[in-house]
Amino acid sequence: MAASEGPFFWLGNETLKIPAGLFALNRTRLCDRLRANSNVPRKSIVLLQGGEQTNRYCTDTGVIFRQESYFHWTFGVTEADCYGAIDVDSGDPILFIPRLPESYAVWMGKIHPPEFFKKKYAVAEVRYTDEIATVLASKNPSVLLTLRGVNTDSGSVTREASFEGISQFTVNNTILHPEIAECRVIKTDMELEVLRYTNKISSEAHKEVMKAVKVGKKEYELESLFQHYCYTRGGMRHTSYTCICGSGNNSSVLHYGHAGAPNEKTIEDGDMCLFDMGGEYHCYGSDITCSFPANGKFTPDQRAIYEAVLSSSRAVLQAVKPGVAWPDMHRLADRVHLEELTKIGILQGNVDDMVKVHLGAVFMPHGLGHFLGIDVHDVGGYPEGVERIDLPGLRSLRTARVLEQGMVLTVEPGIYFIDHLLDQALASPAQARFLNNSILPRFRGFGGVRIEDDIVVTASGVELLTCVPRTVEDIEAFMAEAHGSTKSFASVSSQK
Ligand SMILES: [Mn+2]
Repeated sequence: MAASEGPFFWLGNETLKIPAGLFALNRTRLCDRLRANSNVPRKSIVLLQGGEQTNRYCTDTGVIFRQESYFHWTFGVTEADCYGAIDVDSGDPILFIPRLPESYAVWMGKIHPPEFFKKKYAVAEVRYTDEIATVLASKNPSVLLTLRGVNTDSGSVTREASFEGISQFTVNNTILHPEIAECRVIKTDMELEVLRYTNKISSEAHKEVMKAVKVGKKEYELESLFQHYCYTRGGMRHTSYTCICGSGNNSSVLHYGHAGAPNEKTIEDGDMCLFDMGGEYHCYGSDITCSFPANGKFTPDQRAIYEAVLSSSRAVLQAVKPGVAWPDMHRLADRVHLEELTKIGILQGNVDDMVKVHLGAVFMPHGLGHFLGIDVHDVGGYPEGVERIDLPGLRSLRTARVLEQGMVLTVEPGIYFIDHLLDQALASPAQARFLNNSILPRFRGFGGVRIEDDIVVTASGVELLTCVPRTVEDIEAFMAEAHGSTKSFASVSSQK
């Protein structure tokens, strides 16, 4: 059956139709890999446990469910409390759904029979979760392959499938994780279609935000607008991560927007805004950052820092292709930053010497970018044999891999003026000698600039997924047009 003929996930209107065939292909790719692995015996069965519906602390208030990422990649199932199995030899899937109590029909709606889910997900066999032991026993598997492994970004361990009666089976929990993570690293054409969509909607949402920004607004008003646009136009109930809407000095707080600093500042005239937000559709994410002046006009200093970051971003986009090592792209961005900061006058001296003392990490303490997919920091960054580079800046990279066609990454260079890091550098004789103390103090409190685009590594280079105004001229023109005036928005609002 062609992917386009089967059922699909769709939220109507202009939202994207995602064929169930996307997940069938993922399963096929996984089984192909497993059959090629000499440690996987014949008659193996993969068993995954889906995400569980949870409540807010001790209350009976349900938390909006979001499927567990590995389970989603494999089955594309939106319901909670399911399991899924795949016969590795044949590739045949079995979906296990919870047997719901009669009260469900009163409070939650119609209880659908297995037949319903067979059609919804194009899976030939659907059984109840209380039947897992008997159904699997009837298949007489040599081994159950369950998922246990460390997420190299969070350090957390996956939740391994378990069910009553599992002790009667031979279980291997180490083979599956590296194999399925590796499948997730390379995106299929159908997955790329989804990521193009999430990027298109999220890019449009960022543009809506740029149109709406005004001195005097709260940061959270723009967070709200982004979410509203993504959901109402794109069917995106979730964002891929907590929105970061920093203005002024908050734009140098890398993970601003958290509970202790929930995008609550009033945007002021002269602020730079750094808005890092991405919508998620059917669990596929996006991760985009736009930096621009709140009043629509760059000051000379804002333009200088912005263009320094833009040149590192474009240098990386030019250089990316299969065979390139990602840490080298980080080093490239660092070098461009150091050259540009020297032109601006914030730094002085020889750039090669600055590189030797890791001066780039003072201004860009995070990694250049990361894999993107069902998780915003997608899996597979450090498989066995790829070591984290324990040096400033580079140690924050979420992957140190050599790039391959079909990988999807963010390219997100930034320059930030973080007092803590500047003070540390000034206290280090090796670094302090490059800092120009007649100019640097002017940039204290500047905040930061990040330019973050999502890309696909193609056969010969990159496909840019993100589409927002990027040059100083384009941003100023876009914001001026949106606000119906070429004057700065501060003067527009003060005229009222
Ligand atoms: Mn990112």
